[in-house]
Amino acid sequence: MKTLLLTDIQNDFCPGGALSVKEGNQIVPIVNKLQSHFDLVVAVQDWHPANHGSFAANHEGKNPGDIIDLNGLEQFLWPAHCVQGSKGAEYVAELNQERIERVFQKGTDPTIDSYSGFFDNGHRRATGIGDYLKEKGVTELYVVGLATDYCVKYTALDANELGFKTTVIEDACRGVEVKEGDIERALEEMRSVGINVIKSDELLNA
Ligand code: VGL
Ligand code: ZN
Repeated sequence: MKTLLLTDIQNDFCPGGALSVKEGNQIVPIVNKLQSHFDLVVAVQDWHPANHGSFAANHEGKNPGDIIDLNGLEQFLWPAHCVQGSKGAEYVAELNQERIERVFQKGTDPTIDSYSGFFDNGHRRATGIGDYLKEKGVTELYVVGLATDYCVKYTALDANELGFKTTVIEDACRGVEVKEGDIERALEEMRSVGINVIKSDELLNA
């Protein structure tokens, strides 16, 4: 069974948002077109409490881009984003949500960040999406969304490790690119463990 996983297609990751990803909104028409090519569509949502430890503002004297130790893990600090219940945390209005069977939220524990849709950054707690997909009989997982070099990457790496045949649709993703080249390095890291990286054409024109 072929499944499309929509990662964090939220206002805060689009131009004008709190953690804006360049051209983030441009993936939406592609993602909308892709959905009809899949048996199942599921989604992940970055969903932080206002006191989340990944927000620079919650650490005195710290700024976005600083790195701290958060509960034993190295944490890159972000501007406050995807706060539960805020407009920024909502899915982009243009995203077709009719086919989304279930939404899995992550980043809800203030003491640890969560880039992957499957586990927090310490692999301490699962969101439940892995078991859900296995129960549904999902074998092939296609990952799209924001951001290529964070959530998409860690979600794809975990999916691959859990045994799903994992594909990332490159043009249906955009990256933060904190450092120039981060997107390309993320794609390379994914390819190096056997994740397929394709363009949407390969599915839309098939
Ligand atoms: C993400 C940074 C912080 C992502 C989430 O979804 O890629 N990046 N929180
Ligand atoms: Zn976040």
